[in-house]
Amino acid sequence: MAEELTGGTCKPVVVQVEAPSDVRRAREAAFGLAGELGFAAIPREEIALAATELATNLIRHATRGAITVSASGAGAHRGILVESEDEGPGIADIERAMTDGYSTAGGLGMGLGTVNRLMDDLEIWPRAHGGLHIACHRWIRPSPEVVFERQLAVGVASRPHRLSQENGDAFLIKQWEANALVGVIDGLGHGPFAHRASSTARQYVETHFDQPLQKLFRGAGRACRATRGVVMALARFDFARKSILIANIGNVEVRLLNGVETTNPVLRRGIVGLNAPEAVVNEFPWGPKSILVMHSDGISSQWKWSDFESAAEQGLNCLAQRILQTLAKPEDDATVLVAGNAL
Ligand SMILES: [Mn+2]
Repeated sequence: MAEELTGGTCKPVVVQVEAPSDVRRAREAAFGLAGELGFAAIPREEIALAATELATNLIRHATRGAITVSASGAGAHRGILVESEDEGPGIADIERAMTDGYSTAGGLGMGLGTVNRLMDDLEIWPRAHGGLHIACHRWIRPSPEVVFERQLAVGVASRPHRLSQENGDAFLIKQWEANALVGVIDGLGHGPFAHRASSTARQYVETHFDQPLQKLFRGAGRACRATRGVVMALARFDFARKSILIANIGNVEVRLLNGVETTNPVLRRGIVGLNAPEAVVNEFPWGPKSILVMHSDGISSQWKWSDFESAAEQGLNCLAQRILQTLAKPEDDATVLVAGNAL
């Protein structure tokens, strides 16, 4: 079916995968279509690598299968869909199989972990007659050279446990178009393993920043399965709609201050990467005077806004520093992030 690999018409391409040489054909099909769709060099390589991993899994685990690559979406939201379908025997514990390093027959876990990281989403269904249907998208993003006016001002203060060099907490800040995403992540415990867990979650969220919050929690959970796990709070700002979406799993403290009113968004218990339930996303209004405060449990939650109102007048970095100095516990990593409107 080599003729299917040429053309340049953005048509779907199906590659039957039965022999190791078919892996290269699946890779070329994904690489070719990604180029036609306008992906830049690095994402194009990453999409090709995801197709390679899926095709390699078919050779290793399935009796017969196919990789399909097709264009997906429309208008400003366009991308590529890579699908893998096989006729069994399937995987008993799909989510566990996604853990890097976990394997039933050598390398399966590693492959799906890579696909989870490189693609924007990943869905897996068992097929009616055995086997699996795996589907993953990657979306085209505006080039990072395009500069948008920053609408969010952010202040952060963070430091490790007093006996540790490495910080088990992490934070992230992303701004694009009329949106922003901020988060605080606390790896379980402290020290290098906590650092590894929170870094893994942060990397996942940073590379998938514009995806819906529930997908970010699901993907980060998969990425963190080979780690101790994390607790995490994420907030996504939509400045055009004047709203903020917040999701929180574990015990990161989140407070939204709108004038005199303080809101503590819904929190779900659990550990991302271990036993977290689906994240609950709540929407709140974001006004010109709104301030968001998020901090890890290395900072005491016994505070009220009036304690820090004067510090806030000196800027958000000053506010974050003051909260850390006043409330941080020496026996834990401590991180505080505050966000408000840019002037
Ligand atoms: Mn902690």
